[in-house]
Amino acid sequence: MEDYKVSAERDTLVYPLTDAGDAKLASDAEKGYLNLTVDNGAIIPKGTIPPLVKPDAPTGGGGGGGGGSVPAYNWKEQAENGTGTGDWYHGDAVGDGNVRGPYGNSSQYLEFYPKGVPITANNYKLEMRVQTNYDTGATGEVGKIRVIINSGSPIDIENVRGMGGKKSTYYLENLTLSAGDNNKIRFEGLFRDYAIDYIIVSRPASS
Ligand SMILES: [Ca+2]
Repeated sequence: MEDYKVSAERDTLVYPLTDAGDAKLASDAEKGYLNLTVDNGAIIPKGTIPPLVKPDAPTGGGGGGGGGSVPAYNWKEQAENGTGTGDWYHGDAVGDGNVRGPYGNSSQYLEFYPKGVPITANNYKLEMRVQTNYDTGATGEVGKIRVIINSGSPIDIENVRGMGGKKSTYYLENLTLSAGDNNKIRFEGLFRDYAIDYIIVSRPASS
């Protein structure tokens, strides 16, 4: 067992700045409920139990060859522009705030095809803004989001909380995408309904 330092974004509604909040944050981090950044820059994505041995520092963009720099990538798409099932929850409005759903079982899905992915690499980040009506309150009910990248193994985001219908943002990091327009990001329902507002796929510039 090796000690190492990690950091995480802290939602002070979930983890208040109290001893109890500190303890819950530490506990959830150990259980893999949070995106963690190791002090050497390595990322431990949500859904992964932090390993006993400190992860290696990232080696850079990966996948690229030769010289030249790869520009930052940032692709945002609204749910209404995805392909799949789901009705509108908010009438004819489009854009931020308007969500599409529900996604509560595997026959309910929404797919996105990011445009102009600049380079094949394993450090793409997926941000997704979702809404559920489930909460951890009196019922203890929480949702789950299933994400499938290029028909790979499903990545399940656990412990999705709606706080009574508020939208929340979740992240997946260190995703592998190929250069071009042929990647597929598929959302499926898994366990309790959720709806999608938008997604953002991004990657920092690299040399
Ligand atoms: Ca939207």
